[in-house]
Amino acid sequence: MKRLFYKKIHYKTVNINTSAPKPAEASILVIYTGGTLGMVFDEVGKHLVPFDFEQILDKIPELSRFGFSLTVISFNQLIDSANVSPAHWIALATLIEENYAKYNGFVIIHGTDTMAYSASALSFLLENLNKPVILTGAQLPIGAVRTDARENLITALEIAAARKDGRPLVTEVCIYFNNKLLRGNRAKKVESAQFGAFESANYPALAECGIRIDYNSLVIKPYQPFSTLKVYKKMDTRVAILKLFPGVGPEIVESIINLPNLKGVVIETYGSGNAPTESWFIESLKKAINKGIIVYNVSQCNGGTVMQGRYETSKSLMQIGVLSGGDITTEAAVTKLMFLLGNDDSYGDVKRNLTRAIRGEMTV
Ligand code: ASN
Repeated sequence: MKRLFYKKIHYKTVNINTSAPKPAEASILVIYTGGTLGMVFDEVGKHLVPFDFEQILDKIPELSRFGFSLTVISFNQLIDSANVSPAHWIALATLIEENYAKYNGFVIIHGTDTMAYSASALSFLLENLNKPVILTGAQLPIGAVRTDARENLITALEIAAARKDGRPLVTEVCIYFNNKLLRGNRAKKVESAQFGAFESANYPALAECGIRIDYNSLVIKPYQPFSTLKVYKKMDTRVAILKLFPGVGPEIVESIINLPNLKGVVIETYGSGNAPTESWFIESLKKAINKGIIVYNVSQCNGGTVMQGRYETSKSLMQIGVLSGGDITTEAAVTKLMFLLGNDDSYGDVKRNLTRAIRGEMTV
């Protein structure tokens, strides 16, 4: 298995003319990675192709009425988010680091398919974040008449610019979609046809948007005046996800845990963290744990939490040293594992950090 991989990402910068006074009320950096939001029909009107961000004002003329300044960094190679890799997460984190002091907030335009993975990964890579990083996208392309792109992008920009007494209202990596602002590492894509693509079953929305944007400040990470952003640039991809299903056999479990150099596996269990009690299954996991492979228990349910030991069917997992992921999502679990394996100094630290919240990703 490959450990870390880097890929050079090439960008270009586009300045958007808004009616912002000089100096502007707020300055926002938009990072355009691709996804459905930025698609338009080609000349023949048949195929969806990514559009050039320089034409954004033709598509959303309302942007020019904003009172803040907008700069766009566009990936040269725009991608469907199915092609997102850890190299893109590191590139995004680095772009935020390089531009952190210059902008009040950041909006990342990203495909919806893997947006929850990217938001989770960024939440881990950006420690002590004190400014908004808002990922958004759309179910229908900006070129479609009934598109949700316009509303999603405009509100994401407003949220990225929102401040009170000179301080940002949001200090986290979030997903804004269909009138809801969600903590990024709590969100999941749950819908591919309706506009409400994301849900956060185990954590309340950070803001609800109707005619006003109502921020729920009680659940937003508080602003920390004396902290300094620390950006990490490593993700260890020697991980796997093992999803249980009735009938899963030793050949599947063994083929995963015997992958050469495997460091950690997220096991997607049933309900509150339950798994078969058959001895071959428990013995396989025990063998993996004894070899130093981390086994992290996450539920297949969207809502609720893993409670190892509540049922007979999870007692042995606890006894052999499977770690409980509590109410973490699979997206946050797998990116957290990559992050901790890439950056923590010891196996003990990785294990300790997996069972506590490091960026508000789980309830403990
Ligand atoms: N396949 C698209 C993507 O994730 C889906 C979308 O953005 N709605 O890039």
